[in-house]
Amino acid sequence: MVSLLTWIVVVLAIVTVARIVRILELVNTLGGEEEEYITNKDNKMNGILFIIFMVIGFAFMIYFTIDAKKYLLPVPATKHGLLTDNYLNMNFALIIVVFFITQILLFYYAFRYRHKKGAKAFFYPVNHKLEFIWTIVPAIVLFGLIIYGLKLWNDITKPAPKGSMVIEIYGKQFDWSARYAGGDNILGRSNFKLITDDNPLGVDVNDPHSKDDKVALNKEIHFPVGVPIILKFHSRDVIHSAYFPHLRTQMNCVPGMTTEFFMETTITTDSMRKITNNPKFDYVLLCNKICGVAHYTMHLKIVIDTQQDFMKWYKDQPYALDAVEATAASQDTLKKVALK
Ligand SMILES: [Cu+2]
Repeated sequence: MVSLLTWIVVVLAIVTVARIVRILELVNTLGGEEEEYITNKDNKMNGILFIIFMVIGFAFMIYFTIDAKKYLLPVPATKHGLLTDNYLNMNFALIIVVFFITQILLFYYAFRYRHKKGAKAFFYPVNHKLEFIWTIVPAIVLFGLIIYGLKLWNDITKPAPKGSMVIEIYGKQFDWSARYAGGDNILGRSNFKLITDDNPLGVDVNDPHSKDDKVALNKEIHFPVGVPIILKFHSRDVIHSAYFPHLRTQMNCVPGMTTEFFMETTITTDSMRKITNNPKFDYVLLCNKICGVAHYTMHLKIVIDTQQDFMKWYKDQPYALDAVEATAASQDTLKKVALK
């Protein structure tokens, strides 16, 4: 409400000033002075104002750009993250250079070629050579950027090296779980029809590969540092998007299919705390797809450990089938009790 009132006052003030200026002009005309709206002096003033506007604009732009740095993510904690960040920075550098050149030319020309009495515009309808240059140069630059970007994307998404650690990231409304493929490094089959309270990931009990799978159900997920990891993404209900901002990794979790992404982490949580000078720093996994009313609650702490610390943590995690078998056993007991 206050801001609306402020705007109304500003608009009214502008209208008032415009009316006063008009009245002064009419008074001058009535007083016999020749009505001359725009003099050479006015044009020069406008030209100078253009330059001042440019300088102030640049100053604000530089100030806010530097000021906004505090909102940016820290250095990427994955190998591919470094590549994508470098590519992004390259694009920014190019855009900033072009921005300064074009804006300086724009404002300088507005100043330099302001109207002067008696000056005649130079008729210059076409210059093929010039048009050719300003078409071909950006085309080559963009072509180079796109080719390099495609090559980068191919490198990042190429098949993971053999023996990469397999981890399933499982999203549902509204939390995340992880399943580790265990000693055989193969995830047991899973099916949504097998989902129960005790088997929230629908792991197939009869698949021998399930036996050694371990789970982190709706609690922090750990990754070992410096180990190639294949993340396999699943969703139980709607499309979620698993987003690890600090790892520069994001992948949709789509019901009924497996999406995957290969990455290798490079910085442990402890090291990142030192780098960011923030003892409370934690990596996070967020949902980056509006997936329902509690979408905003889909965030989970991620810990990147040294390989020893990771093994220590991993040992304490439950097997995926522990809960399922415990329930099955208790149901057996119940049946036996009921039969007696
Ligand atoms: Cu979600």
